[in-house]
Amino acid sequence: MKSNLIFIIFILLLFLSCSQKSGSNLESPYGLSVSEGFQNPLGFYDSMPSFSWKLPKTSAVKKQNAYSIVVASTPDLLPDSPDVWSSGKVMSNQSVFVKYAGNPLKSRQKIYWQVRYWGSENSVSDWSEISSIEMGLLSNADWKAKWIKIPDPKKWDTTRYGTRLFRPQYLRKAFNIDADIKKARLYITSKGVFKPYVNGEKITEDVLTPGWTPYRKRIETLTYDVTEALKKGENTIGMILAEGWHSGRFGPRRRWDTVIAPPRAICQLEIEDAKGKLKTITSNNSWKATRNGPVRVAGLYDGETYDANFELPNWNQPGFDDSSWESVTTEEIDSKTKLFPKKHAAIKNKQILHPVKMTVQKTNQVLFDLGQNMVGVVDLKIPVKKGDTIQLRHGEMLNSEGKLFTKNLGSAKATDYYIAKEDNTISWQPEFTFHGFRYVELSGFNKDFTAQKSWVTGIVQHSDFDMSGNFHSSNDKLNQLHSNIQWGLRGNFFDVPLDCPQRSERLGWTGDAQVFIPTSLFLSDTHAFWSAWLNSMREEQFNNGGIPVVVPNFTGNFAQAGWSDACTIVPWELYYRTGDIKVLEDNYDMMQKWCDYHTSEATNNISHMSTVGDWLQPYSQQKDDRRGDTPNTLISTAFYAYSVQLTMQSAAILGLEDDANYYRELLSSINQAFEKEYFDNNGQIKAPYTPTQTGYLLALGFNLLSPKTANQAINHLVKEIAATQNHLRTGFIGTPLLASVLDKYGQTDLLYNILFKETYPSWFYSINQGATTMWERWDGYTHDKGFANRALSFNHYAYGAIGQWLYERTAGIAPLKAGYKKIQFAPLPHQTLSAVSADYESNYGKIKSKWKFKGNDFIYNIVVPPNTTAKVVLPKFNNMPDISMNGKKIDVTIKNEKVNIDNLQSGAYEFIYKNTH
Ligand code: RAM
Repeated sequence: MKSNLIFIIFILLLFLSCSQKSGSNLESPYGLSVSEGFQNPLGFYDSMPSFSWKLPKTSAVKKQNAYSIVVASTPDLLPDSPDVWSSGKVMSNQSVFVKYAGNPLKSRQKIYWQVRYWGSENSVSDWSEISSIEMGLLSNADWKAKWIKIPDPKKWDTTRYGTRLFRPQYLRKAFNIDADIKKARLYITSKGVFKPYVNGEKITEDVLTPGWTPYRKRIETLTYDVTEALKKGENTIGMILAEGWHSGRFGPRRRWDTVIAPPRAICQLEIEDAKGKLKTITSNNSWKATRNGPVRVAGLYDGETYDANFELPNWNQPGFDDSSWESVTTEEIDSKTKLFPKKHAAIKNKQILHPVKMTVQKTNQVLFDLGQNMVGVVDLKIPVKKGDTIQLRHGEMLNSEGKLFTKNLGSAKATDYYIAKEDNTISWQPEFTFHGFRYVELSGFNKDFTAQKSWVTGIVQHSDFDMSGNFHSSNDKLNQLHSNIQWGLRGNFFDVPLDCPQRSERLGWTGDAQVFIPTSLFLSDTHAFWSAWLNSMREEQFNNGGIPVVVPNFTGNFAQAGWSDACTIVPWELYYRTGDIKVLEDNYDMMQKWCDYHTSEATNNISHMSTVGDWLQPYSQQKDDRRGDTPNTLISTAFYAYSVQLTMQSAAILGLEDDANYYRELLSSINQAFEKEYFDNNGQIKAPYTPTQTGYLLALGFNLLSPKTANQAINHLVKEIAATQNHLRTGFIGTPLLASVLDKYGQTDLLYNILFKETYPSWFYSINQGATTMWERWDGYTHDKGFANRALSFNHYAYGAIGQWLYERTAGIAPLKAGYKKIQFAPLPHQTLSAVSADYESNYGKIKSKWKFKGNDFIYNIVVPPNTTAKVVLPKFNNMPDISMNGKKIDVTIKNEKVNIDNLQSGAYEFIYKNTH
């Protein structure tokens, strides 16, 4: 009996293992995403999406030979009866951003898709898992709802700045559903920021939605699946609406503006019941509103006040008596303001930080140190007694007496209050504000309680993307620098790329963005984030082709060189680092108009466009010492050339030959004019222009000089640097070019020397002064001199642009073909470091690069993901002539003292240099 059973099990196992092998298909692709990396999006925007997938890392497949994509209206039609679209078998190794070519997807449409690939003619993979896309509302015509808001008061209360006080509005609507629910979607947005609820339930973790776009032109809408939150019978939908970016005391002018339009909201709840009947609840005049809720005030700069005495128990639930609430006023949708699905993930609570230290400052006042400068809010868990007013003040630094330093916040009060209505232990997190802080001063707590570290938790918030890169080295300060760059990104990628997150500014400065985008794309998967911001930039372009210096535009109708050039640099970098050609397609027109605008600002190819110059260059001799010494027209002309160059490259990629030729000729004229105007025959910047490090860096970094002049100019740059004892004298414009230029001309010793400097000005200098983020200036605070006079942001990512070089050259991972289809592994080992490793999650899978000196040997490991190839460029060490790859001695091409190995297929490789001496 027992042996029979064993026999049956044996046969069964044999059968199973055979059936698994049947057809011996390759392992299926994974990591399916659409357009800019969205996975199973709900409320999607792109009616002509592109498809991406990854080949399994474990399979023996090195590359894809063909693919097939099938798209259907229901999952059960897949893979055999795709009724929406099918690519057929396409002989191509493309596995990212493959364009859908069916009918444009419509509002609300849901599709399902699957993909498989061939490794060779006869080996096909299993089909992938099924992914889906559900579209949002793509046109204003889809909206039956109206904008609603609480009626304006006869006389506005005002803030202490004289600006209108917009008390947060509580909006609600009760309704009945008389059948079981099959599916329900809430489409919603606001002019202001909102929190939606269904039957008392918070239906999303999104923060400060809808985020920030040029609101007059386009407001992003959110889509939520509320099927589970609704029920047969009476239901209630509610929302809290606060001022946010739209109506708040915000930006350089509106800080004091007294006539800002109040917030409004719009929503449409579409319900399909079990019988297929549709019901739509819209925001309209049947909604009720009050401003007498517990969130009394909430502004982005100043903070939030929550008074529990005003709590409205169950206000967002069925059965609540709203008869004392006001009826809302309504407004039609304006056809000039496009309502369109959000193009990138909303901000979320991403991480928590616990205090590393708590100091009692006086009775009822304690200071919490979170150990890390961060952005977000505090989660407060504290025992309270009726009438207590807990005050939370936020700051990035402490003054010499150990008190919270807030001078650098400008007019931003960054203060939250909680007012207790009863004895209780409360748990509260502000929802309509954000702060940049490391320290929290908590006061006003009841004297009966002893302060606890657990009262305060830091909630780190930023746009919801993955951190895609890791970097680690044998040098602690270099690792701290990498961490500071990461925190600079976390703190400022707040729906749009901000310059800083703490003071009364927090704007989308274009100059900062253009220098940081390459680094940001190593650290994080911000493809959609950047692409959405570019949409805003296109909308903000002036009729004359100019681009504002901040996007969304809050500064006025002027453009500036080095800043506005973000409109060519950001698209180019985003395309090159992701491989998504749509970035160029979408932005090419903007780039062209910008080049024309540049031309209109030039005489004989020398630009007179205004610029704030090499911002915050140390030891500036200028009257306004935030402006550097590099001549303005040199900067403007250099950026003119660079923008034309990138537009030329883009034209070529887009197959626009005539355009490419036009820009090529224009570029050559600008380059010649530039060299003639600024450089003498010895490659030196000539009088009357002031020679500066940045002047040389622009000329060499943007390839503006003839080879002969360039080869001389590098020597002058090196001399300029020597004159400052190998310290940088560069600001926002020059600093990001230092590494690539010195590297290009083989000056890597000098570069490591500058990078590892401990004295002012340098990256490590700020670390030595205690930096846990990137600072606006290297000496914003110093142990010996205290705080600088101005430009005192302690969370400003621009100088973090060096991160690109840490990944590309210290560790050695760079795209050689757009989107890493071909990868260059070219690390620069240096005696200052004994080991470096980095990895990066590309669209093809993880790329790894890791080197170390071990004993007398040098060991280098890389991982080349499937469907990519690699070029490895390694240094030649004279004392290590024997090089092996995966255990086999290799015959290598040695060019310019470098070891070149080209066209490596996907896989893991280990290179060992043996020291034979
Ligand atoms: C400052 C911003 C930004 C910079 C501009 C010129 O106020 O902080 O970083 O780009 O000015």
